[in-house]
Order: sequence, then structure tokens, then C-alpha cells
Amino acid sequence: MSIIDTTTSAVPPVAPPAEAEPGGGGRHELWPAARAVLEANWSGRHTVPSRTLYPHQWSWDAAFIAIGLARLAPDRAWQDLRSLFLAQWPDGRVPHIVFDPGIAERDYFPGPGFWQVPLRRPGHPDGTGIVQPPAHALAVWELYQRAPDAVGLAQLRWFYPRLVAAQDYLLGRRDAGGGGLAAIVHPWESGLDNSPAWDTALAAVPADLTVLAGRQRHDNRVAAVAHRPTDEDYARFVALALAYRDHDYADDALADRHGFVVECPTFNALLGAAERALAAIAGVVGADPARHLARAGHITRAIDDRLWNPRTGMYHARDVRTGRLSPARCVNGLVPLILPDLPADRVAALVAVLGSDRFGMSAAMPVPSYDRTATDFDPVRYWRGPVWININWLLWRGLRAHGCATEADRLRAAMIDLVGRSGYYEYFHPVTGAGVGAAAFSWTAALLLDLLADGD
Ligand code: 2M8
Repeated sequence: MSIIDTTTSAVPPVAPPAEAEPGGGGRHELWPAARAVLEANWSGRHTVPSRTLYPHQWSWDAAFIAIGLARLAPDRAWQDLRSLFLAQWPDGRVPHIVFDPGIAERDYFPGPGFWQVPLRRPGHPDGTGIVQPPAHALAVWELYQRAPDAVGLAQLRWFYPRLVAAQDYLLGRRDAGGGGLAAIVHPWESGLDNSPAWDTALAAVPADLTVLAGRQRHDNRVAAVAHRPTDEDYARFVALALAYRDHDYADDALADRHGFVVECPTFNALLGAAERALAAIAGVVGADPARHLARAGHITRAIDDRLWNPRTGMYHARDVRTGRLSPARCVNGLVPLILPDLPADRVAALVAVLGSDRFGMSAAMPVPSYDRTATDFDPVRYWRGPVWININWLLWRGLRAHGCATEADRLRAAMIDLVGRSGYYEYFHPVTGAGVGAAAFSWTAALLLDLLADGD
């Protein structure tokens, strides 16, 4: 694809994160520990989410990490994001993982040997063939706003065509439902891997444990089994990835032949937010913002037309194969709050659900990933109940965008308090607040820096 410059990055060497400027969030006691997490997780080219559980680079993690690094070390933030985009495919897709060639295959499953991505280009890192939520345009625009100088402008110029190509891929080849939204073809693409939001769509995918024979999960060796997806989940995850891989990662006729084709409210809300960020970036680099604003408007309307459930007062994932909405009330159905053009009655409904017993935003705890009152709410199993900081950060931004300052301030305080009590964990028990999953987790540290700096 001609708009993608395949030469390697010309980013200058990057200094380690410095102390925050006086008057910034650096005065807070949590600041140095967050900086230490990000420093320890820096590989030399990118930041890994966790040294133990996720030793490569992940796509939407990179966006959240860059937003935090922008508060510490903008050069490193730019380099981190650029390292991800060096693995962008010619069709525009950005891999959900970019593999570090220095990490052994056994140290993460499924690694590069499993994905067998065909488009290897000399001098470029290998990635997977699936994507993750498109949070990168948002991150690029945040980075530029923190330092709108000549370096920032050069970075905007480098990123703009790549971000446009990523959006074109999602809005073109992934519009499997034909309604103007991007469909995901694997739960891993949502970032909310084992969320109850996928249960009904996944029920049609056989949980055939024999696909795991001869394959070794790495996650269960370094994290508690009760905190991770089950083997049945992994059997479905592996089967879906193999099916997509064995069709050469093609996106034609997905709804007819692929086992999981779903429109996720959070994925598409970030898709719309990306078009808004691209409109702002276009205005700086001399491109046309109007196209992006028009697309952003279409996406908001499509989310509302296709994913709203008037009975629950929130958004739900839609199974493109059956046309049905998932019955589960999951936090991914609240994240469209980040869209500034969401109709006022929808905003009011989402804020009411956030404050209800189901999500309990009125408590001192941030928002859980699933309805607390659901019979299958699980406080430790990954995306089926625990509190995640990246999702809460998005909700915080959304509340602010809609003038809900009191709720936003309370949510920010709850996140800072939780991490202050428990540490920079991957996720948190939604009742006790105990840290769960990987310790020293990068996006928790990065987004805490952003929250801390924002308050000063
Ligand atoms: C988790 O997902 C990976 C697969 O992509 C895994 O479980 O191995 C999710 O929490 C995802 O949202 C996140 O990007 C990734 C790395 O932090 O871990």
C-alpha cells in the first residue's frame, strides 16, 4: 500500500523517563512507583504490558501506555507507538500483538509460530493477524497536545496516513454486518477476552479441548488458574484463531463462514473517537477534517441504531451472524459515553446504569467489568467481574465529555485510591480491591500517571 512508508523509523534515541516537572503529578507518592513500572517494562523498543504474563507488545496497551508516557517521556511515547505501527499490514490492519524476536516461543502462547503471518517483511517485526480496539489515534492526538512542537508535528505527519489506513481497514473490510460498524472476528480483538458479552455468540463455537493437545498455555503457569479464562474458553479462542488463519486472514463473507462475528460497543466507540481525533490531526497536518467528522457522526448513529437496548438502558454486543444482541450487561456497553455526540437521553441512561447497583459507581470502588448482580458475576476471573483501569479511564473521560464533573471526579479518586491501596495490578477484586493478575502492569501505571497529572 503506497501510503505506508515501509522504511524503518527515524526516531532519535530515547532518554529514560525523567522526573515530572515541579507542579505536575510528580509530587504524588504514587508517581515514582508508576515511573518504575514503566521503566522496568521498557524493552528497548517498546513497553511490554507485563514481564511475566505478556512479554511482547500489545496494540491497545501501547495506546494507553503512550498516554501515560506522554506525561513522563514524550520521545519514548512516540517511539513506543511507532514500534507498533512498523508491524502494520499492507491492508492497514494493526496486529494485536507485535512479537519481540528475543522472546522464546514457549514464553507466550500463542506466539509467532502459531499465527504464521504470511506478510513478513525483512527488517520488520512479526505480529498476529487479528486486531484490537483502535485507541491509537486518540493516543497520538493526546501526545501531540502535550507537546505541540516541531517534533510533534513530524510525528503527526508520520502517523496520519497509517491511522487512516487502519480505520479504512476496519470500516471497510470489517463491516461484515453492512451497517457501518466494524465487526470483531475473535474475542481477543475486543481486549475483553472472556467477557460475558461473548457468551451467546461463542456458544455456537465448539469447546473442543483436543485443539489444545500438543499446545501449552503459558498464562496458567504464571498466573492463578482461577483468575484466567478457562480451558474451554481457550479451546474456542484457539479454534477461532486457527479458522481465521487458515483462511489466510481474509475478511470476505465473514458472516457466512466464520464462527464469531460480533459488533462490540467499546471497539466501535473507540473507532468513532478515532475519527474525531483524526479530524483534529487532519486540521494540523493540512488534510481534510470533514471526512473524519462525517465518519464519526455515522459511527455514533450506527452504534445507537444497532447496539442500543431500550430495556436495559445500555449498549450490547451484536452477533452479526444471528442479528441478536447479547443479553449480558457488560461494561463494554457503557464505554460509548466517550462519544461527545451521543444523544443526551442515552448519556443520562448510561450514567444511571453506572450509578446503579449493577455497576456501583457511587461506591468508593471504580466500575467492575460486569453487572455485580448477575448470577455468574465472578470477582476474580479476568473480564467477568474485576475492575480494570483502562476501561475506567475511558469512562472517566466520557463522564467529563458530557459535563458529569462530580461523577468523573469521584471515579478518578476511586481509581487513585484503589491503586494506592493495592498497587499497579492488571485488574482488581471489585469488592475487596485486592490486586489480581499480573503485578507491575503497564497500562495501570501509565493511566495513573495521566490521572495524577490531570488533577494538579
Ligand atoms: C489480555 O489479552 C491477551 C490476549 O490478547 C491474553 O490474555 O493473553 C487482555 O486483557 C487484553 O485486553 C490485553 O491487551 C492483553 C495484554 O495486556 O492481555
